[in-house]
Amino acid sequence: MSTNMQRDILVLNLEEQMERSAERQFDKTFADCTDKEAYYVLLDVTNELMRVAEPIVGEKKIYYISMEFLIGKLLSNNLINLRVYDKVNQILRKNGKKLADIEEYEPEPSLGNGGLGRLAACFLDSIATLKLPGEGIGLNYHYGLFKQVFDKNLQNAEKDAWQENKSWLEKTDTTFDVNFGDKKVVSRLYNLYVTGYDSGINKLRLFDIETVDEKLVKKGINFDKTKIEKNLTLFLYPDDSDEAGNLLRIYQEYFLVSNAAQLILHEMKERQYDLHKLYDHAVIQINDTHPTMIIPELIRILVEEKAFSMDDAIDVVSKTCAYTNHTILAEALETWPLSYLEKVVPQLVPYIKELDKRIRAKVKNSKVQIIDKEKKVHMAFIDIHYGFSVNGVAAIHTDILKNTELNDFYKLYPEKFNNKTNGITFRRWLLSCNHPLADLIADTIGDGYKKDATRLEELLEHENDEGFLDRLDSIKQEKKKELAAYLEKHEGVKVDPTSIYDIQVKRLHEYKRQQMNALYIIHKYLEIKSGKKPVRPLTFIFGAKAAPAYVIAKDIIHLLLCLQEIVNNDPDVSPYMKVIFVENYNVTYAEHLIPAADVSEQISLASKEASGTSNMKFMLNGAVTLGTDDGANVEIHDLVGDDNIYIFGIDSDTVIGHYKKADYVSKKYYEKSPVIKEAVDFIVSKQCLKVGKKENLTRLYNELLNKDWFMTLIDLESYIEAKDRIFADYEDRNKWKHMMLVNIAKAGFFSSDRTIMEYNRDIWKLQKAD
Ligand code: 26Q
Repeated sequence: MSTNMQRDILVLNLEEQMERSAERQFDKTFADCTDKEAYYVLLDVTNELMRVAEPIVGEKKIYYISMEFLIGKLLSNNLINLRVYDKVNQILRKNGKKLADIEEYEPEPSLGNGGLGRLAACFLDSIATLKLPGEGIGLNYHYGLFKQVFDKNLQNAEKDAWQENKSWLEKTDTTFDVNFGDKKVVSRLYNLYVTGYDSGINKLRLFDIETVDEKLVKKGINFDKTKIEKNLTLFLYPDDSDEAGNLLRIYQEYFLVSNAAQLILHEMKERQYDLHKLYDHAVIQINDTHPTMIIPELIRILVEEKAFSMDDAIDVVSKTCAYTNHTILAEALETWPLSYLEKVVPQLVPYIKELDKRIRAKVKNSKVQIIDKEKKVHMAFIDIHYGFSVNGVAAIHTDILKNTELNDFYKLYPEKFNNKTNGITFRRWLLSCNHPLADLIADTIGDGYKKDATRLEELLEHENDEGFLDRLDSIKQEKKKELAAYLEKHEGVKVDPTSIYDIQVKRLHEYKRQQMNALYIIHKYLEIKSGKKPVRPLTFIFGAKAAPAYVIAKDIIHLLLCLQEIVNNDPDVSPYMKVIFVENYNVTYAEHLIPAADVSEQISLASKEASGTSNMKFMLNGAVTLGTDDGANVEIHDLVGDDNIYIFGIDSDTVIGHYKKADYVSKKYYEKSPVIKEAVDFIVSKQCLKVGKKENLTRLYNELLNKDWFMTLIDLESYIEAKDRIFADYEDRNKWKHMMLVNIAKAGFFSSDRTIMEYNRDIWKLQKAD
């Protein structure tokens, strides 16, 4: 029987399948199942549907290798993509159940940090949706990224035990030997089905080891970092502040690429492909420098096990590998001491030296050498010299790479550089998280936009349709009420759904400038205290995790939590404003927050945010951006025009100029402006010290005053001006509804389907299946 027929039969008999599964697992009827049991029933039948779905196959395949895949909960997403969402809801209703309640029992896989990991997940969705043969290759971290818990206004890190026996992961029989310099481990492959929207099935391959010892984790996220065979896949990014943490990171990276190389070569052998033509059958996209060792590893295997000459091996691998850069922050680019690599992966060292030697023979410029004078290995340089494509993730980012950061390389290989502006999957970030909005759009312009997002522009024909604009507005209102209920349940705070929801959610980093938002909140607080009340209450919402070793980032969280306590408990102020820092921000939380946002905070120091992707999710859900001309904000600005976005602050050329001349002095701005001075001084005021810790607050105060590497103070006044203006404009309801409409209508460009189409057109060159 064809897989399509099997699927159709399963769908026809879905209800029966569910009853059978309930009986088998719990010895109950489906109606008698608890919501938790109902989750396992749906998991079971959905997994079965995916097992019989058509796998996407072709002559050439994309392998997207990444240390992170921030996939989020999968139930709703899979039901939507498999086109059984409505049917399942019908059955649930009949049995007195709601999907939203059932979903609460699905644990969120904790396999990523932020933008880079979430991007990888959006890409898998679009690759499958476009029927391109492809898979993700990553690691199965038992405790993932840490779980964030607040105590005494401080962030604590705990293990996130997200894995359960019954899950989307399928254990396979595939195992590989992975050899390190001083030890050997055996890996095991787990598969997870990736559904495309109304298309076929690809896979995410996650590797693990069986000797992991969860008992190694003592208090919080502390564990013995030297016991590699017991700790290798315990956590994503263990604390990298010490040598043992850095070494563990290299063990993890090599574990990933060794497995990836073995898996890929195994598939080539199964399909009897000629390895001299590897690039005709495989393209490897290297997601930031973390999987860079795939290049020397593949070369090593081809030379040592497949009888390739060094020249041939380097040639074939270079034509197979492509690199994506996600940052221009010098401190985030990986450079590993050669001595670390000699300890962890001595087998790669001769190859890395050979790659370095060949560049030295060819190019005199010492700034492009792989191994520098201090014997540090620049991982990005391996990718650029020995890959065929280098891409940035937004237009401005790619320009900065070409003209500044990687200019020496651009001069060597102009043809390798290209831009691929990031995108997001509309299945998750609209269809799944905002049903009423998706339905309104479908009622207005039809279903076509679900497969061709640029058709959202057809909404512009309704810009004068009051009925439509009112419906848009009331959906936002409904989502704001839902979020208020969710926040009350999860954070124990009450927010006013008629207030303006101003939201900043992203990893905590100084360049993203959550501290600037904090200074605005202080400013507003003092204004209200002095009697100047806002026309409408304001709700400031934050979500962010700080790397456990990043001291100032944790201090910024501390300040915001202190402000939350001060503001929300001050009876003079709390009727007019609230501050909420949600605990343990993750994909699930984002799906509740983003549809309810009025104002999207995208306030990084210009030139520093490679792209940003929450900016796209907010816009798609009708929020208006308050931001700097940075990352993809620049492209949002171009698309919606000056009238539908609030841009402030110095531009990227000015920022780069300050860095070059090293002439930025933050104290100058503090001394010149009473408004800035008052806000900064509040950090170490008696009132703040009463709820906070002196050490943390003083450190942050000094940082802002004496260093302020990301130029918060230079932009603070223009930020305050723009933010006051956006809040005032909210009161012009017609203007605001129109801005919502334009933002939604222009969001189509940011569909990851467009991004993936471009990757395929310019880099991967795969045939679409069918
Ligand atoms: C490196 C070495 C050792 C330990 C950790 C790391 C490390 C880990 C994660 C370095 C960087 C990351 C993550 C980077 C990231 O998420 N970048 C974001 O990528 C998004 C997708 O392209 C962009 O939208 C964001 O602008 C960018 O910040």
